[in-house]
Amino acid sequence: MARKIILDCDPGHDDAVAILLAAGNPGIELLGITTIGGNQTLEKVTFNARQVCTVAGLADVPLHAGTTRPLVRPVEVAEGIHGDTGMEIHDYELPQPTVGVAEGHAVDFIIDTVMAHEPGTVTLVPTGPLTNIALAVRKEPRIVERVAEIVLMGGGYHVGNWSAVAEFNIKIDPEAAHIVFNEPWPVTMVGLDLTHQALATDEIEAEIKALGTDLADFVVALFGAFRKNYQDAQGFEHPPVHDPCAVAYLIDPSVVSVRKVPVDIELTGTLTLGMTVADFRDPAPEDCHTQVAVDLDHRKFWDLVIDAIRAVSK
Ligand SMILES: [Ca+2]
Repeated sequence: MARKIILDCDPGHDDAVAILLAAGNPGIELLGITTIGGNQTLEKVTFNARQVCTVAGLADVPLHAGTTRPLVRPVEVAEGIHGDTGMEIHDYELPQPTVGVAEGHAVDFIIDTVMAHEPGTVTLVPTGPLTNIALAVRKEPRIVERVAEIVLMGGGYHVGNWSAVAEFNIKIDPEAAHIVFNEPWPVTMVGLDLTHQALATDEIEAEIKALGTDLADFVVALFGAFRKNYQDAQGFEHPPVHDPCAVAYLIDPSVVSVRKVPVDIELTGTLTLGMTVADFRDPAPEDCHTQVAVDLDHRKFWDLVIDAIRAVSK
């Protein structure tokens, strides 16, 4: 049976690929897409989500806009990685979006959707800052028991990208992350340790290009801009395509190995604010409800993405 998910995202080059993977794989039933200010402002990432939904033919999947800013801290965007638009591309012209934004706030959509489904059937997949999810659980605490699990892209247990030890999604709204990691629902952290293995190499790009579809050209253009920005800003040779890793784990858990360890969010460290502190001491406590992604099967992962692009292209 397909996994029912809500994708809470901030497109974002890699969010766009996460949307395509969710749209193109029969193992996922996309109940809705919600947006969150992160990689760029809410206005820009919501426009980008509309564009991706348009090229992916997702006219029937509700798209709800969410929160404009972190709970406590000022707005901070990742312009160096995602550009002024939040989904900077060159040499490819996206059509004006025909998919609109649905009525109602993302937070209410998340609550209403979880409460309307049988307990244990809806999975939340946040691939941006955790503000929407934190607000949802504060507004309707009963979602904690009803959500099947949370599989999020964010954090990292030994490396950061927005500071030495903190990852962007967590660092820009650490209070929201603290709320989400401290509720007793199952949380899988697909962090940088894992997603830095999801590199869009030249070989992978060539395989996507060989699909020969307009959508494939779009993805290749996405990776081209993403690569350039990652080379300039962070010294990567190939861009790590973070967000679809969370979706891939739900489609096929054998793509991503995990380890059960307690994780908490640093809120007061002068050097470590927003760090996802993972406790690898054995044994993990009985009531441990968090796990971290460790190893990616690169070939299986990209096969899933390429198959989805092929399926959505039809
Ligand atoms: Ca993202």
